Amino acid sequence: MQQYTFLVAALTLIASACGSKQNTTSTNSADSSELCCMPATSTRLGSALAAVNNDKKNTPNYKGMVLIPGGVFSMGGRDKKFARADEFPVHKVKINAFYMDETEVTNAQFAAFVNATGYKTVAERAIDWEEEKKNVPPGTPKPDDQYLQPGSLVFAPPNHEVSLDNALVWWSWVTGADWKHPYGPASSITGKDNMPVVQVAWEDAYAYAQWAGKRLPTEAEWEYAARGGHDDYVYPWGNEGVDMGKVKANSWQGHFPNQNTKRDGYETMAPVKSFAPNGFGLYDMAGNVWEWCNDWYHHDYYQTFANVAVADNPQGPTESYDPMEPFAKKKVTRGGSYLCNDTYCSGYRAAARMKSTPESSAQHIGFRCVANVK
Ligand SMILES: [Ca+2]
Repeated sequence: MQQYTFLVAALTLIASACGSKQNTTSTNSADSSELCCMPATSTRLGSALAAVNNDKKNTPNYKGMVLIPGGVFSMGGRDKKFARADEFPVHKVKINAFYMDETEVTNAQFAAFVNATGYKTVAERAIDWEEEKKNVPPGTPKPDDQYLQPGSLVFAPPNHEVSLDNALVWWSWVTGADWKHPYGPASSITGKDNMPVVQVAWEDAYAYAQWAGKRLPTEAEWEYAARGGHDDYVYPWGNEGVDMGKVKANSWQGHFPNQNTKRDGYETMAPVKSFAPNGFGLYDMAGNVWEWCNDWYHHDYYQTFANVAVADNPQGPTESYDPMEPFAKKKVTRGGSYLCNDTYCSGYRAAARMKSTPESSAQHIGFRCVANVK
């Protein structure tokens, strides 16, 4: 199958606008604010994994990984101000020990994977509309051919204040944008080896993990790791707001999306390890780029554990459901990005959940891997 990329989906986004002819009655600000994080797309898993020969899977290299001790924690929203409905009920979760990459996967690391396998990311593949139209609401019109070329989403904010209910205002579909050209074909990652790789879809992250002998974290592992051993924390660093005093994570200072004061020093991605690590020694678990998790997203998943004393290493729901976009099956993303601030998505809270379809890529989504303890 070919990829399903954003612009096709933009048609349905326009229709739904998270405001919602397509699907729901949900129009509150919390829901529309999700658009800062990832515009909507439709659903489908590609077959890019064929590029990775699992028979030749590498043994994981634990260098650059941190051993996260097992334990029990309370998963879900802490604060009353920013937590969303999908972060409740808070429930006890047991996590076995595992290794986690201390940083987000960098351009240099991803390049090693591509050089070894010849892997071509979703954003580098053209779109086959005959395939893609099976995955969008019936009647969705075929986009112009220019939008079926390889490409991805680039953040292109307006220079004036805008309503925050339509992400298309600040996201642009750019032909030729991919992990090697994160801002479009004229950009490059030369000299940016230590930046987190972006413009990678979930299936790209999954393929990388397979190749590395690792895997993507479960959502529960991710949140447990982000808390750094401090169950009561709202954020990986504690309870003080991200923008109080020294900025705690690469995030957005100023008025979103038209004014970025860059008080933290970074307009977009920051090199990994630019901010202090959390209690487990993990860097950028808050901010910088969103990180793909292995789990499907279901807005009601935590209800599954309402009457469970301790959930044992939950692996996520078997089916995805996002009431904002019932047509789209989505994977969880965590941690927030350089586009997050408190007035918008506060994605850097340890409990904050986000989601996107597996074939979606954007300029603010990356990932890190985990590995089992042998
Ligand atoms: Ca920043």
